[in-house]
Amino acid sequence: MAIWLAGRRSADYFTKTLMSTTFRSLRTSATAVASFDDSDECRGSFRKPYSLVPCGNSSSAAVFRSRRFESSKPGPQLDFFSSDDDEEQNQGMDFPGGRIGFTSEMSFIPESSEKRVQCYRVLDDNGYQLSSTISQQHVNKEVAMKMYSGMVTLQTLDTVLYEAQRQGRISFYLTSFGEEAINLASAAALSPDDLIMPQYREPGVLWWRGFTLEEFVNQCFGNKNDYGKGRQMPIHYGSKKHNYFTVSSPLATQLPQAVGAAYSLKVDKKDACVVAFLGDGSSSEGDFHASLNFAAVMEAPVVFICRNNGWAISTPTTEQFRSDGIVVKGQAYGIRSIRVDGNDALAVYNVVRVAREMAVTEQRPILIEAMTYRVGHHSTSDDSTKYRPVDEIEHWKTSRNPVSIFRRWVQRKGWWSDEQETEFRADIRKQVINAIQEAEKTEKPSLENMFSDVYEEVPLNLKEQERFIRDTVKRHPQDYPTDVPL
Ligand SMILES: Cc1ncc(C[n+]2csc(CCOP(=O)(O)OP(=O)(O)O)c2C)c(N)n1
Ligand SMILES: [Mg+2]
Repeated sequence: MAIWLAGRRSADYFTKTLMSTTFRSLRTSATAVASFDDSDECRGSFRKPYSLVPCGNSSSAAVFRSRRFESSKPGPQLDFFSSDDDEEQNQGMDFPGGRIGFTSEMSFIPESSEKRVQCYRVLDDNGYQLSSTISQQHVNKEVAMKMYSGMVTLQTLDTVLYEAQRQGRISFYLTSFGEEAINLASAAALSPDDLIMPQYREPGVLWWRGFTLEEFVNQCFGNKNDYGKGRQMPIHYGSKKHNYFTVSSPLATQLPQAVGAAYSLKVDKKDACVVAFLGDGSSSEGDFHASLNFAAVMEAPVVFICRNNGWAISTPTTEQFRSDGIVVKGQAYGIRSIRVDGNDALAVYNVVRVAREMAVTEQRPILIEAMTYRVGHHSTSDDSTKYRPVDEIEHWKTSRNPVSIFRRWVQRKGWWSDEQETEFRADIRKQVINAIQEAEKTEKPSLENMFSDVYEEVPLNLKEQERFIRDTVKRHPQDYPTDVPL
């Protein structure tokens, strides 16, 4: 369904963006909306979620009318929800949340719709822009080139640090291969004031905001320049300066936190939203569902970006859910949602830009499902060829490679050349290697950091553990690293 997405500001970049796609709750049901008393008095407020006091008139039928949140107004009504029978419709029941029509037809809502939700895209796999999107506005040269150089930087950082882990120089690593477009295009579409709640496969967003190669590498080496003071595994980046919350390993914990933070932005009337990244695997966690519901009810300005890369380590999405992916779950919770080609940087940029604008100006959550593929192993602790065909990996690595697709587009625009590509890749590789050499020479945080920063005053049991470890290191120095100051 083609929808004009009305922008909020007349001069807005996206006012005339036509997206042939599904921000699913933009469709409305005339019947359901007509029965809703929309007077100011009755309109929902985030402080008073429900009122059983009749609004408008005081007839007994109105007793169950309630305040209704914008986000929970009946949105898209699939055909099977409504009946053409006016008489039956008129015999509705007033119920908190809106009037419900009766029907004599007994029909169960099907478990799935006939057609899968379509995926918004702008570029084809050869980097040609689809003619139907030509009238849409896209990134300018400056933004496009920063996006592209970010994708190459991320690929290079991943390649070199992955090798460093294989050489035993760091303990662990996790690449973002195949998901570079989601990383850089979403970052480009946001405002620096928007708070990022990452999962772990989004370091490109942090790079976009100015985190340096040295900062990435110091974290992976856990040296004394690592902001986490060496207490976290590699890739657990975070930066207060860049509004990027620290990665935390337990899946989906960032999601309820994102809703809470978004609600606080709302209370403070900030011109910003929270952007929470998650994988398809995290959508199988209870926290995901609680967060979507909570965000919808509280009308929190949060954009959930789900990277559906087909796998949660070795568990394919087909073993995780029976629904049409993640996008359809938004509507169940009353959240506007869209599916986008996660390997098409222009499409991701457009969608995130509009989603962010809606989240902030309309104070509502948005769900984005970005279709992609995890080209690398889950992490250095995994060998994905044990559970998926090599052909499948190869297909996504070559034919659907997000970096190559975007490169073809920027080159066709005349903004990039093969010579620049070779030079840039060599330069970034050199910079990452230099950063590694420096990080390796830098000493580790001292032992006392294992016990500090949690309690204002270190409790007795921790003091005792510290004494114990110091004593053990003294007795068995050969078993402990020499670069950790005691
Ligand atoms: C609560 C919890 N359960 C299990 C794990 C182990 N685990 C780490 S990553 C992962 C897969 C996550 O998949 P997905 O969310 O799709 O992200 P992807 O790795 O594909 O980017 C699992 C099961 C964990 N870290 N936390
Ligand atoms: Mg996944």
